[in-house]
Amino acid sequence: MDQLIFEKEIKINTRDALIIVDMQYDFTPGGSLPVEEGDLIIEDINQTANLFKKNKATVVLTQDWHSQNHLSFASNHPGKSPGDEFTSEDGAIGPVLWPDHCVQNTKGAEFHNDLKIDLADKVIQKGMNPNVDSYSGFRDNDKNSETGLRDYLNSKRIRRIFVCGLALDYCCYYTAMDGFEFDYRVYFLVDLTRGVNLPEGSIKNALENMNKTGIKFVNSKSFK
Ligand code: VGL
Ligand code: ZN
Repeated sequence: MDQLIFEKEIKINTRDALIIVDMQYDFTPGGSLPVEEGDLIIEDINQTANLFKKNKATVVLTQDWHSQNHLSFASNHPGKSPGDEFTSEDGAIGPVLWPDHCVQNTKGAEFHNDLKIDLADKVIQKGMNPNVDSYSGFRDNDKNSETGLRDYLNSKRIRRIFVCGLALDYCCYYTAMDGFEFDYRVYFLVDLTRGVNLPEGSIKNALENMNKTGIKFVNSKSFK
């Protein structure tokens, strides 16, 4: 992999937004789709959100919000198990099937209790269409419908987005890539994210693709 280049000394301004992706119980240890060490990033995410608010920047939370019949769940495909490879014809589901997770109005779909949700200006829910997954905070995987995140960011004249949360190789990655396609300057907060690495190699692929695309990497300690 080409070496990741980290930006140093970033000064937060009013046209910046911190996008905190899917910091929900089901993605943290003890949840149904746990990301290893997913809980260890919460404190530093809170501190970073605090810094953004102090600098009059924007903080957005995304929330994975599925119905029980969502087709990304292995349980809705007879004979399939979580982790099995599966891609629907239109690419709307896949490349693997997941355990049931983030079912609307269940404990697992709630934001982790340690996350300071009061610092958020906006919550964007995604994944409500049972036939199409939505890894990106901006739009569904089939690219046919948006979540409202772009409209919201544009209404606040946001130019740079800083992506953190869970999971590095799925929702954070897709959010960052869509953000780039939608003409934001995208920064990936590497120390404030963790990945599932399913299938094997997906963390490396995600980092490599972002690097090639022009997404910048940043450490939360680099904010001035
Ligand atoms: C996610 C898999 C399925 C994520 C959401 O938040 O990264 N991953 N749904
Ligand atoms: Zn999901």
